[in-house]
Amino acid sequence: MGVVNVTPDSFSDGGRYFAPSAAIAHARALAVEGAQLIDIGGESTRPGAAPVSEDEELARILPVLEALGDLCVSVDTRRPAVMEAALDAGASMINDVQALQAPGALGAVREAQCAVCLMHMKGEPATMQREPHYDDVMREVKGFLQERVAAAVAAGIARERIVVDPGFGFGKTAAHNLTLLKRLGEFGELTVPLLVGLSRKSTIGKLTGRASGERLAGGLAMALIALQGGATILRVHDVKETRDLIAVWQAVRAA
Ligand code: 7PJ
Repeated sequence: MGVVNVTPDSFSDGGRYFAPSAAIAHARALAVEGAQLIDIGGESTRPGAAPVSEDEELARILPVLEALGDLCVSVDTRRPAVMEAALDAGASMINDVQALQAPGALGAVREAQCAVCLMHMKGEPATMQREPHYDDVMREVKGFLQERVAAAVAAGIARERIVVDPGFGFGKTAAHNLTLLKRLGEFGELTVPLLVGLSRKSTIGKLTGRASGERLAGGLAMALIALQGGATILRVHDVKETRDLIAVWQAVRAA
């Protein structure tokens, strides 16, 4: 999954793809590099990001989505109305960092035959990185995802449409993220595909001392550990390099 932020204030690419034409061109380039899914988002969820109105979020993503009709596109949103409009415009997946907890979100996704990513986040983006605390991070994240899968299935969303994501960096310290990554295999018990987003995140910065534009090697190391832990979708900014990593990993597995 290649990331395209249609925002003026993304931490990872600093708003380089805010203009629709730039976002479209970037999505196409990532597809050529081997992304099988493109994740577009019009709302930055980084700590301290400026809030975006629903109209503004739609105005950011719809022109991009409409121009990518031949690709598999996932839309990163928390808003039911944005989900509905995105699905009408041909989105293949809804990627919700709130795991369809907003009122109306389950219903917005149910009728479409789209895929959905249910992600764990502790707290709200504005404050989630203020001393997050867990008694047992693995148990809490896994229990939450289990509960959200059950809620989605109960609402009429077939299990085959669902993927889960521990939500690295969303209300988690570096230590929490490392525990979740080390024990990723335990999410296999949920028996749905596992998506992970570690690309350029601050835990890599913390471990290596690198700024966000210099975290590729650290991110590739994390991607490999994630694959070995059973991840099936890697959400990344650097598609070409990640494809090479996957090619090597698959060859060794097949040997
Ligand atoms: C994630 C995401 C992630 C899913 C972002 C960033 C922050 N969606 N959206 N998983 N991260 N499913 O790209 O660093 O980890 S935005």
